[in-house]
Amino acid sequence: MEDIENTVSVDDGAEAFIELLNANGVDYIFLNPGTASGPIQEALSKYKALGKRAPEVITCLHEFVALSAAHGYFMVSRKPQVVLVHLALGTLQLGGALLNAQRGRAGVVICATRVPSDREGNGTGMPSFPLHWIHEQFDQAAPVRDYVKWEYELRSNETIHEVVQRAFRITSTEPCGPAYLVLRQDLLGQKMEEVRIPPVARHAAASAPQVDTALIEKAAAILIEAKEPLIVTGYSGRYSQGVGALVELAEILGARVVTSQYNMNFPTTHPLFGGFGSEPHLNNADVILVIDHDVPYIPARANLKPDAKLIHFDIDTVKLDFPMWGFAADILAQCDSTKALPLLSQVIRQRATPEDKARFQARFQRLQGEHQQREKSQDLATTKAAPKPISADWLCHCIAEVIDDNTIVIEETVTNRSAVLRHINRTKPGTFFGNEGASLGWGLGAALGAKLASPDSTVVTLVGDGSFIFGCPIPALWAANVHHPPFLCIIFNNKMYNAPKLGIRGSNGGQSYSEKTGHWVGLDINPPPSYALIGQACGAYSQLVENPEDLQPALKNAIEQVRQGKPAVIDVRIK
Ligand SMILES: Cc1ncc(C[n+]2csc(CCOP(=O)(O)OP(=O)(O)O)c2C)c(N)n1
Ligand SMILES: [Mg+2]
Repeated sequence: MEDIENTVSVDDGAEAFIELLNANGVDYIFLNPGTASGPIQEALSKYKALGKRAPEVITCLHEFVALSAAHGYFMVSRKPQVVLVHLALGTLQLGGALLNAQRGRAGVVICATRVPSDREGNGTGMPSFPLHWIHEQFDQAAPVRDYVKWEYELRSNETIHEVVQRAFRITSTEPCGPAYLVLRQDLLGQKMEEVRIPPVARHAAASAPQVDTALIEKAAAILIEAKEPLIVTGYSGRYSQGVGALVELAEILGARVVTSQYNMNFPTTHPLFGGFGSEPHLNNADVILVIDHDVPYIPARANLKPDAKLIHFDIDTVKLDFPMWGFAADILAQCDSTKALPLLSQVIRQRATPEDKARFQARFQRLQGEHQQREKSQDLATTKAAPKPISADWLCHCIAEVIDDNTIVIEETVTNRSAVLRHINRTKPGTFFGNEGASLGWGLGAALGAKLASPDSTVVTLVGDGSFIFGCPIPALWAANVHHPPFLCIIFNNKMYNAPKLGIRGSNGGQSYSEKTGHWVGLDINPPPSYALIGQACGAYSQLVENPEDLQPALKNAIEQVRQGKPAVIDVRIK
């Protein structure tokens, strides 16, 4: 990447766009095309013929998969990604993947074409179609505006360098998130001689803030005094150094760490790991340090000590894009936790007296003992978990046996999440991801993108049967087969939407008509489609597993197939 402005010869707006993606180091365009993206596709064909560098296209046969894959690529690489969809209608097809990208703070520049402004074809060289009247909307960005950090329409190719660069800077500046850029077909096809290429290094993401040092001093003093400190983290592990920084702080203090279910923030085998979710530990804590978290506890279920001190360090402090958000904090500081935590550790180390350090050490040992007890009781649970139908516990136990420490696990198993979290330990940064937006279907596309971003890792995505279908399996598995980012998909097939069933049960207890009559409305996916046949039809190695004893060989086989380059689907019928 250059640090002085350049110009590059191009023939049209589409080539200018490609040159700007090149300058930003973009490797892939996640594309679902239409007539209006023709100039870009034609330019890519020309670049290939001439041996010129251009991003590779991943053909996504559904826009939801395109955005989920870009999200998956970003979460693994932290490099901003590009999606290209067709007009307003392709934008609408992004659907819930937009919510997932927003809440996952995924740096993705979503580009959408727009019909030419001129319906008579004058001077644009674009033939007019009836669709140019039909597709056009008053405000193409309206459906996405709630979900993106920034949206804009390119008005003129004179400014294409500025506009594209601004999209990259915004999407990749913390807190990251999607940006939406409209590209009119006539501008993409418009003749140009050259494009200005900004010095990308000088237009890079803004640096994320170090915390106010006075607040670090104050937080350190509170944490040193604490009798039962609790660290509650949401997404501090999004950068690999965030995990090491948190381990260091927790070890100095001898503080228990609980984490959200969506990121690998802290090694789950660590003696100070206290599980997922803060609620079991809140009533004991006199100081709670929240780091990068959207929902550190559910107020109605949280039994906080009235005098508990709350310290909250976050890159996104007041959650501007959450309509409601109002967790209390004695210290609320915006910061990059990967910078703030090492400083906090350093100040605690300097300020703590030998007596304080002895207290920290004693606490560490007590928590270590509790951790060992918990591990023993979990081991007992798995040994009795092998009857038919297969239990989620047994399935997760078997998965844990076949994967290694570097495997990237993507999780969207909904009501079986607790079994996943119980049995599948993660110890290395970047080896576990969940869907922060909860619009289901993300797991397949995310796995596709994760594997593209980390070709040497084995990627395993765990999905409910409902989530598998929401994930557009044909487009996702087809792309995995044809574009070769192979991943293993394991379906937790309970033949239903279990979560809404539990919702009805939870609200009405045993008194609901649904419970008494056994007539649960709209919840069964039974008889289920043959997911293995769907996988097979897309070129994936596929197997249905119903017997517990078949599970381990099937999973081993599937991992082997994936390591050899073939996507795989294992449909496991569970209780
Ligand atoms: C796109 C989308 N539609 C609907 C829902 C509401 N919903 C939440 S959980 C759930 C069931 C998911 O089924 P499955 O993936 O099989 O997991 P299970 O509940 O069976 O564990 C549904 C439909 C949602 N979250 N996302
Ligand atoms: Mg299900």
